[in-house]
Amino acid sequence: MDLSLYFVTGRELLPPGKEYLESLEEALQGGVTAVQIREKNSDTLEFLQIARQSKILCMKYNVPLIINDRIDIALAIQANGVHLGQTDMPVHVAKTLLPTGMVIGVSCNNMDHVRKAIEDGVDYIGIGAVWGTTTKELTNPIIGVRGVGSLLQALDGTFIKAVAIGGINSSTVLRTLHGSVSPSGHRLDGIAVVSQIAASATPRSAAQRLKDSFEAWVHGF
Ligand code: TZP
Ligand code: MG
Repeated sequence: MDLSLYFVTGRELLPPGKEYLESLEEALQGGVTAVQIREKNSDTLEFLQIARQSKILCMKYNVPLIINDRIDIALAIQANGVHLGQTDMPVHVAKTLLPTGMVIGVSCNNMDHVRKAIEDGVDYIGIGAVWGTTTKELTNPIIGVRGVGSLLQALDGTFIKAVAIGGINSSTVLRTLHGSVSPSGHRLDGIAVVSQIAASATPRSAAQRLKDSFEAWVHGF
């Protein structure tokens, strides 16, 4: 799964006059490679409807769709995966509920989280918050790019992918990518972004700019 530009939705951040599905489609056109539906304030029915509609769009652009927190909704819409926080359903339980092939990602803020994720055999981890953010009330410390690097190093020898999240925007993206390379040379597989895309009046160009930065970094510029 290509996690290089991982868009995590934030419907509450939409600028005035922008519809959610319009914004999501523009983000997909801008080159988002994976989408996570994150609905913190919706009831089950609303979450399900949003997830269904989002899936249709993601399929149109051949982009995988991940559901935050809700295994039941992921199953109901046959999503490509789930993203679990440290206080959500434990991975070993999730694995008994999900069909094989469904991706499991976990949020990690420290080395204990990463060790557990490796033990549990997750597919990817989201490391953060790397920078400060106003999108989520942080209960864990901000870890900075060097912090991300040391967690990345713990993934050496595994096939677990990693993205960084938290405060990544057009001015922090390159510092995030360059600064987080571990002493052993382990690199991020991608960046996860909420507000830079979700709050934009022009999500297509917001996504495109982030994608260009990622590509430039991958190709060594
Ligand atoms: N987890 C850690 S930081 C964060 C989440 C969901 C929010 C990131 O949002 P933004 O707007 O990209 O800083
Ligand atoms: Mg959660």
